[in-house]
Amino acid sequence: MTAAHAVPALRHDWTLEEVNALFARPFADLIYQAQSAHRAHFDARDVQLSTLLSIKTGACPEDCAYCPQSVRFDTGLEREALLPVEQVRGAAQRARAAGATRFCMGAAWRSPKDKDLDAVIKMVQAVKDEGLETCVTLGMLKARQAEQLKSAGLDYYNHNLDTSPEYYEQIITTRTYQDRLDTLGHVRDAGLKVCCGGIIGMGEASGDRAEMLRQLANLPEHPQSVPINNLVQVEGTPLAGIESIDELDFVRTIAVAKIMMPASYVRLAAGRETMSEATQTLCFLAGVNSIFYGDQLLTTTNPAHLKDLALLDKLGMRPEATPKYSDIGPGETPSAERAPQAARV
Ligand code: SAM
Ligand code: DTB
Ligand code: SF4
Repeated sequence: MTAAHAVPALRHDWTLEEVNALFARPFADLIYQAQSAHRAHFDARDVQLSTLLSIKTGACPEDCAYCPQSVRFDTGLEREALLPVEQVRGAAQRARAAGATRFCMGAAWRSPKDKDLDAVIKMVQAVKDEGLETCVTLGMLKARQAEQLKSAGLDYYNHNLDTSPEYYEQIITTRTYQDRLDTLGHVRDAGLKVCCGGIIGMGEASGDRAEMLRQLANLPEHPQSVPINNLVQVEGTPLAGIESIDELDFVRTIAVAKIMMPASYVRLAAGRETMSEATQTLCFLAGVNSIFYGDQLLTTTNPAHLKDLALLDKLGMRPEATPKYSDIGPGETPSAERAPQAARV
């Protein structure tokens, strides 16, 4: 490879001015830069498919203003106890049969109790047995808990920064930004892969989006997965009725994330159901290479999975067959060619 084609080193020293300058670039230049950065690290046809399952729903003591699962807001959500492991295994089998390669389990906890963690570990092992990468999101973790999850074979831990440190206090008062950074440190130190991103469309300023991305990219390692959620507005939460973000500003955020963290999966996460196929396509051009795949997110709905497969097909894209960063051998890798089932994922 000549010097002219050398892949630039990953950076962890972004200034806010530099990030704001990226946001201010002409749209076509920004997309071109993001797609070029993406192609230096990934096959641009591939899209990683992650299926979500809520393993413990509702009655969460935290006050995250976006979240339908907080006990403090009346969203009409029925609370559910921790699911039995065999129910989780069944959902993982359906996800795999439909072509997902990663299975993400979410619990509405501030932090897991030790007996909860034992139950989650059994779920992780069951999902791994089905040949899927595993991800869990359980709230704040202690160092020892992160190590236990790593020993159990967990691949990814999801814990989002959600927004900039400055805007954070408008959104959550029951735990601090530093609490989040501490959990991310424990997860990283345990050798787990990190899934960490945020939410756009919560009334934040463009500078808050830039600062959130700066925080993510300046972590000691780039999170291997960066989910960018477009706020799903749920009646009863404090953020219901807020003005939605301009879709092109959302695409810009994706492009800047990819330029700053080019070797990471950037996931177009929650909020696709109200997004046109044209905007989703712009997100792919801006370097998105992961989506939540399955008819359900945690407590809200997602586009039908067959509709997603049809969109990928229309764009000449395809479900990623071999996950990057994975320790699943090629022989065990779920096949993208497996016929997707019509059943609900
Ligand atoms: N309770 C754990 C925690 O908060 O760390 C794990 C589950 S929580 C639902 C995981 C993430 O989902 C949140 O950090 C937030 O980024 C995202 N999320 C929750 N509600 C959302 C909504 N209405 N729209 C978009 N993203 C949302
Ligand atoms: C993430 O960044 N988004 C997911 C996942 N990580 C756990 C959650 C989205 C939740 C959307 C609202 C709901 O369905 O409850
Ligand atoms: Fe609880 Fe997580 Fe929802 Fe916050 S985002 S209220 S911690 S489930």
